[in-house]
Amino acid sequence: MTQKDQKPKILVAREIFPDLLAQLEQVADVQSNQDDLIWSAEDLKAAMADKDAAIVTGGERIDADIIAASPNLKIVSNIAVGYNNFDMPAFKARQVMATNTPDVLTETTADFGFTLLMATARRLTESEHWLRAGQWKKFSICDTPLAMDIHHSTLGIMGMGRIGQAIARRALGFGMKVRYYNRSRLSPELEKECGATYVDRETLLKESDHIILVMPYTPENHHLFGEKELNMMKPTATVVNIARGGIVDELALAKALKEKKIFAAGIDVFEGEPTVRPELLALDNIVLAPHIASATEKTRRAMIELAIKNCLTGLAGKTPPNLLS
Ligand code: 8YV
Repeated sequence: MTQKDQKPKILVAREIFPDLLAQLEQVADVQSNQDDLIWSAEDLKAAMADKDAAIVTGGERIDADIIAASPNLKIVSNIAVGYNNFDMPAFKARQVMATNTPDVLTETTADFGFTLLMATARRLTESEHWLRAGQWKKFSICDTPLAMDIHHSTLGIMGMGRIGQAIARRALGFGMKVRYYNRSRLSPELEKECGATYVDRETLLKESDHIILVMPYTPENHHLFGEKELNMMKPTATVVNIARGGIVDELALAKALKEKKIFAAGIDVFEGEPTVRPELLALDNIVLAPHIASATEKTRRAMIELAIKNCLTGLAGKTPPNLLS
């Protein structure tokens, strides 16, 4: 058996920073995808078939079929905190480890949540398009895209995990009243630190000036935010989604925005991404971003480093720092 054969076989399903790939190649027999080719489920299955481990992103669905076709598979390491791309019962059934990358992206993602919230409420992209279209012809008080205030408004956070809490802390600096809804209530100490008050879903929907969705995507909250929820919102309110596209009924959202039932939306995640519905693209009162909440170089590097650490720790027979199952 050659030295190469003794190294674990690892698939890295997406392009990663070359220096990090080179480090991994020192200790593993790596199949990479540095051209970032779009693989079909069949391509992914074929690439994983002889691997001991795989490092993937939220774009790769790891299901029972792929796990069954990869007899040596011991661990799949996600370069993401969300892991709705993993069929967890299938991992459990075959005793394959699954890991994610929490913590390292919390602050960067919360920054972006706030960026999108502000851009949405202040009609930033719409204003820029207006300027670029040559519509800025005079110094005007009223004939300019008029927006909604952030400071001292009421923010409703749906999903109060690490990222939701980091958003709440930022909101305090803007003098916002922070309300949250979560499956479980925070401890009184944490509520105090975040300056956040627990309310039921209906109160949050009815009383918030701005709503931000930060909860994990599970089968239970598929299209959780639809026509009924949008109808409960104030006509002056905004909604921002940095969680997962499938949480929002996008057609209901497009209709509500078109009919001005709510003021505006900011969307970083889409149900069929990277495809974005034409109904959303056609609207002015929406700020659209290509799933970039964690996308700073520093954070993406930290996510990849943690994913590699999880993977190698699992392969060494130890418990990875971010073991999910
Ligand atoms: C990822 C994310 O960049 O961490 C998550 O859950 O949504 C993003 O930070 C994306 O999923 C790619 O893996």
